[in-house]
Amino acid sequence: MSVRMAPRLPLIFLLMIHGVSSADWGVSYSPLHICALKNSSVIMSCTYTYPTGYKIEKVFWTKNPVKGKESPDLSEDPEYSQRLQYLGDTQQNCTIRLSHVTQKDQHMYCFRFITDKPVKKWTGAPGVTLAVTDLQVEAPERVTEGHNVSLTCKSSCTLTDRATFIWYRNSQPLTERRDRNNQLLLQSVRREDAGRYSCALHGHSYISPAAHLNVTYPPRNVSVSIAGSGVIVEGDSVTLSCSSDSNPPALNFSWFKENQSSAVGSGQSFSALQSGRFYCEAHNQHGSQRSDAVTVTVKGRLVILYISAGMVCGATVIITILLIWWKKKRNKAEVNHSGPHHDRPKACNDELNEPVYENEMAAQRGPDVCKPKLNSPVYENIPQKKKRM
Ligand SMILES: *[C@@H]1O[C@H](CO)[C@@H](O)[C@H](O)[C@H]1NC(C)=O
Ligand SMILES: *[C@@H]1O[C@H](CO)[C@@H](O)[C@H](O)[C@H]1NC(C)=O
Ligand SMILES: *[C@@H]1O[C@H](CO)[C@@H](O)[C@H](O)[C@H]1NC(C)=O
Ligand SMILES: *[C@@H]1O[C@H](CO)[C@@H](O)[C@H](O)[C@H]1NC(C)=O
Ligand SMILES: *[C@@H]1O[C@H](CO)[C@@H](O)[C@H](O)[C@H]1NC(C)=O
Ligand SMILES: *[C@@H]1O[C@H](CO)[C@@H](O)[C@H](O)[C@H]1NC(C)=O
Ligand SMILES: CC(=O)N[C@H]1CO[C@H](CO)[C@@H](O)[C@@H]1O
Repeated sequence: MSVRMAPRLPLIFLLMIHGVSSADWGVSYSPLHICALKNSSVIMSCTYTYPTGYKIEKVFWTKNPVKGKESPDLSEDPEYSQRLQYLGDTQQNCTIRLSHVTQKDQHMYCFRFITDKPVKKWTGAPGVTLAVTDLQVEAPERVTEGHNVSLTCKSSCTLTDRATFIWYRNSQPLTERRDRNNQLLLQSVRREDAGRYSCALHGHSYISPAAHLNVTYPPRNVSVSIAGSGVIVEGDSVTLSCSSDSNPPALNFSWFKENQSSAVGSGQSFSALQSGRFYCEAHNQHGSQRSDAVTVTVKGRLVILYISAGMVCGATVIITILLIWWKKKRNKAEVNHSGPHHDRPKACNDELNEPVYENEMAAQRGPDVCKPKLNSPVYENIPQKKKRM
């Protein structure tokens, strides 16, 4: 190895000597390629040399120089004049700063200098190639709760300025430091992780457009609402509706009667016709969840009819009893006041054991027994009664 290397050393030495000696006119840039973030400031570092004895007349920067064509001074270009700042000097430093760069600034920039005595023009070409990038968040459109997801802050070129990335969710900076280079790793995603994500570079004003992260999850806290009390009359129905929280929204609902394996219905609402405990199950592509059961009670119409009929009968009986009691009372009063009546129908009385009391009963039981005989004597009796009263 050493034997083979040895003869090369003088050659390298000679080349270096040659380089120095021919570098009397020259411009060097570092770096040659710059990838800058939109709206940032770019520093193009530059040094230049020229043989001793020359006096610098003018130094300036130009873009995309064309051989044989006069290169314009960028500081006189209205597109640049406000944004360009010469940081160098008139000896060897030709550094400049270009601020608020945009994609329109993507060109090759070269330093040019003019000497007098004798007049010489020199352009340092090739110059600095400037690329300007924005940032884009690359994220899956949706992620299922509990999964891991990684978001990437993308630039179109590798940024020269290796600043750290910062992330925002719904415009709020994320305090959790879960970033790795230009990636944000979200482990075991929660529903709260859904939102608009954007990224930026620390110390830079530019913020990327936001990307929406959609977190999907199976139905939750599923519940059934019931129209009214849940007590209905046979033949009627009651509507039950199922509601759930899920993403994407549940569109598939199944209805079950408790302790019955097969579904009794489908759809977001269900008409219950029978007594029982009903629950719903909401589905989306990520899973399903069942609700608590609600009770539906059906009261038969016949039962209600019986109750109504019973009430009518009861009322009839009571009224009848009251009537009898009232009549009895009235007759009793009559007997007490008028004493025994000899004019009273003998035929009827004779047939009965106890004349007056039983007379009423007889009248109740079978008016046909006494009626024909009552005709004249009773009517005669009434005026008497009235006179007395
Ligand atoms: C050139 O000037 C800039 C700004 O003053 C300075 O930052 C840089 O170090 C200088 N470069 C050299 C090679 O002196
Ligand atoms: C998420 O990432 C963690 C850590 O890398 C790992 O332990 C876990 O298994 C991952 N979960 C899934 C669902 O991939
Ligand atoms: C560009 O940067 C300046 C500060 O350097 C800032 O005030 C301005 O809002 C930025 N513009 C955009 C579009 O980001
Ligand atoms: C999330 O994605 C689902 C489709 O998978 C869509 O139905 C739902 O509307 C989206 N949610 C949001 C908040 O964008
Ligand atoms: C609703 O979900 C059940 C159970 O997962 C499934 O069998 C049925 O096919 C689904 N119906 C529709 C219309 O998606
Ligand atoms: C359903 O079954 C459970 C036990 O398996 C029992 O406790 C409950 O009372 C039953 N419900 C109905 C409405 O039959
Ligand atoms: C069991 C459970 O978490 N139920 C919830 C379902 O959702 C409603 C409304 O959001 C809540 O009030 C319940 O507590």
